[in-house]
Amino acid sequence: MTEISSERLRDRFDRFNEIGATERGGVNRPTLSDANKRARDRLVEWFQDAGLEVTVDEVGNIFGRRAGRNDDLAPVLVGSHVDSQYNGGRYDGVIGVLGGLEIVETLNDAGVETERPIEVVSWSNEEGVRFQPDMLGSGVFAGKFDPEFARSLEDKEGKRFGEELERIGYRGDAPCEPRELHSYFELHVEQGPKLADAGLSVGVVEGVYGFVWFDVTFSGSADHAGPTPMHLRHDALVATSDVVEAVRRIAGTEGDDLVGTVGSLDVSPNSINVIPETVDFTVDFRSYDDETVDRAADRVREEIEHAAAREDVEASHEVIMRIESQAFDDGCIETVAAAADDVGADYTRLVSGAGHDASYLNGFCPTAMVFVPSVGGVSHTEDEYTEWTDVVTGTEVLHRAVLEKANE
Ligand code: HGY
Ligand code: MN
Ligand code: MN
Ligand code: MN
Repeated sequence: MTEISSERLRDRFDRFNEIGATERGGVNRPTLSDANKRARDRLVEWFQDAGLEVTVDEVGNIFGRRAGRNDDLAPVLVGSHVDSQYNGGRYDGVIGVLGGLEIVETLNDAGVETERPIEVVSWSNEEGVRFQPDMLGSGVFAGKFDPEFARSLEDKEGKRFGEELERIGYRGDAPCEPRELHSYFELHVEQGPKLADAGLSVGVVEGVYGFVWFDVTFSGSADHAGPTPMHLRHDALVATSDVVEAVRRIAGTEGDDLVGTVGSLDVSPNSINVIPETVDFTVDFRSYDDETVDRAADRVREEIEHAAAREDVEASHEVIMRIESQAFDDGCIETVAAAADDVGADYTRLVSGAGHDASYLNGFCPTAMVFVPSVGGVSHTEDEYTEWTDVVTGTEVLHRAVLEKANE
């Protein structure tokens, strides 16, 4: 069997990550930004060079289709995302999309025809940093969100997803809706320490944590930091700090795999000598057990109300994202494990704490993922790093799994 080309993949990886490159070795390509547009343009060009039939749908998902011998059969879909965190890592999402492209190029070089079509996909707005919820493009595709809902989303500057999509030229004509797929595979960095700590090169991913995202706002009273006596204050940031502490406490007591994060926080008027009037912040809880996630959500709602009462400020909170934990398809998992055995990779089975587009695909077609190690378990930062030999091994595992299913 012709194996994937490390050199070609490395060349594409380096050239792709020139786009939005940061001085500290990361990338800054938030969804629908100019850098994201340039990344999309390069991807479409490479898809076309590889002879793929390119389709962009109404929320900006990009598909590249390679015909099968029996082209009416449901395709095998392989991919991930190319939007990044603000100052994020070079591997997150990118190795999954370029890995899918590399599979196509390898099959083209070898003149291999598959029974089924193969489609490579780059999903819109997986990260959800600018527009929440995350995994938006795959969520609309899976029928979880309405395309109009997606287009109506606003970022912190009040820019709308639909307008930004048009501005960068990626509001495609094709409808974004569920269609028959044979299976879906995604190669991704683990973004945690398990594989690196165990010295393994591949993870056979059996499922993904469920998670809930809250958007919370405390509204108190701005006032002068000097003459205002402490007992007369209604300080939105004091209420917020109670909840930040509570998130850490809840994560430590509700189930051993529960994690909780307050990642985004905006204070207004954010002035050194003004008592904070409003604070807008987010809460993220995750666990492989959905009841644990729901218990954590109930507890943090109580904590928000208690904090508001103590400080006598107004509280508003809404769930902006709730996705259930996902157990992937046994057949696809065993196909990945068999491919890892074929390649002679040292691997283990694990579940993902990070969310992935595969979570939504799993809702309507047999799905599985391949992980490669994150050095130091680090991700969502410019220091994200994976040994190139591991990227190549993971891509070859993906190649064999996809080929297996494309001839099923
Ligand atoms: O939130 C996540 O886990 C993913 O990076 N969107
Ligand atoms: Mn990702
Ligand atoms: Mn990510
Ligand atoms: Mn808000």
